[in-house]
Amino acid sequence: MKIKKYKAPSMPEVMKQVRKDFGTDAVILQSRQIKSGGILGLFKKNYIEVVAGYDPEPVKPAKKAAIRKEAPVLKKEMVREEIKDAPRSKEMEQVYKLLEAQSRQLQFRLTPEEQIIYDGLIQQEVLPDIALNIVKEGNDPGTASQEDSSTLKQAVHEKIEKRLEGLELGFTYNHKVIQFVGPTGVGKTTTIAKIAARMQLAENKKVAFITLDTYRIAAVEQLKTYAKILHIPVQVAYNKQEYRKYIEQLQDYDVILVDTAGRNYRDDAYLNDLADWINPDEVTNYLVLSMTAKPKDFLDIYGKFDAIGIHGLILTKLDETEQYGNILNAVSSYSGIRIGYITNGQDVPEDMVDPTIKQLSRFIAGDEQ
Ligand SMILES: Nc1nc2c(ncn2[C@@H]2O[C@H](COP(=O)(O)OP(=O)(O)O)[C@@H](O)[C@H]2O)c(=O)[nH]1
Ligand SMILES: [Mg+2]
Repeated sequence: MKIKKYKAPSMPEVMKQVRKDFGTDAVILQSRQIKSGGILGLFKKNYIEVVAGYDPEPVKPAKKAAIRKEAPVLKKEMVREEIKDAPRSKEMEQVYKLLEAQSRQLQFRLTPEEQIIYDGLIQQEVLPDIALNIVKEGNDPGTASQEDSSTLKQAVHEKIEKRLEGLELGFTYNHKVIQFVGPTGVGKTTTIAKIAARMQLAENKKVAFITLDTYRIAAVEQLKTYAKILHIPVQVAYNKQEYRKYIEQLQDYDVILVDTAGRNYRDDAYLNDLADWINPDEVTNYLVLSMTAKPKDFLDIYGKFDAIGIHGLILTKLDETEQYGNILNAVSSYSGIRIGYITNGQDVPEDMVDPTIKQLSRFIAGDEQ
């Protein structure tokens, strides 16, 4: 084999030289980007260095290798896709599910019915350990027949509802000042407007706004726009002193809804600031979390914010996902969780609902009736 080193400012230029010397049978043995020239380490120029080889009598590749290259590589996911796409009758669907379940039940010693529930929970992005726990607690799901899956459905609901028993529901608060905290873009400002409208219209409350989200001009303007439409006073606090001052000034109002900056929740300084600006005895904190968050992030965020004392959760963007496992993951991982509201759209004020256990169970079980 003949070997030669080339250097040029770009790959196409190197390849041009290589082809000129060795033709199209050349083999690239090594290529790297290097810096050369320059003055005192500045203005260096990037170069591509290529070591190319050419074998005038190459060993012919074995036929087998050629065949392997042509044959499609079958991946697990592709098989699953194939099966998923193939048209199947309802009965076949049931049989298929039972068969698939049977093939895996040995792993956890689950009955086929339990396996179906387990798989459903996993599809909902319930974390595996939690799903297994839920399946194993409560009554045995019994034996599901191919024609009638109602007992299985009932068992699913029973198990989910049992797990949700520990959940507190409803937008309660113990203080005049209610802070809405959470990551950027989850819907804090939009939800505050929805809640304010509801408090004014349905509960006849006197509502005021304070925003601590002064990082972006647009964020302040967004809250001001809602404030204008709803005829609600709004104050912008740039520091702790101003925040305290505005809280004092707004004492005549029934509630002061406080919008906060959605900074990186992993930044401890941010959480320390939040904790430092107001005494925990003076404030009810609602953590706003998007249902579209990945299960692990969802739990991590809750864990981080819990340090400042979270009274309840507002779950947003229910309309943007079909996986509701985050609810079960949260209830299973932290005790005393409250869900204040669930929001399901961008429209203010209508896209917000009061959660109920039955409704949450229906969401999670993917059963809309
Ligand atoms: N689909 C959907 N979008 C929402 C929901 N709540 C808020 N949004 C949208 O999410 C985006 C960010 O909302 P915003 O209130 O500014 O989030 P913030 O950064 O947490 O204050 C906006 O486009 C909202 O209209 C919801 O429940 N569903
Ligand atoms: Mg905002």
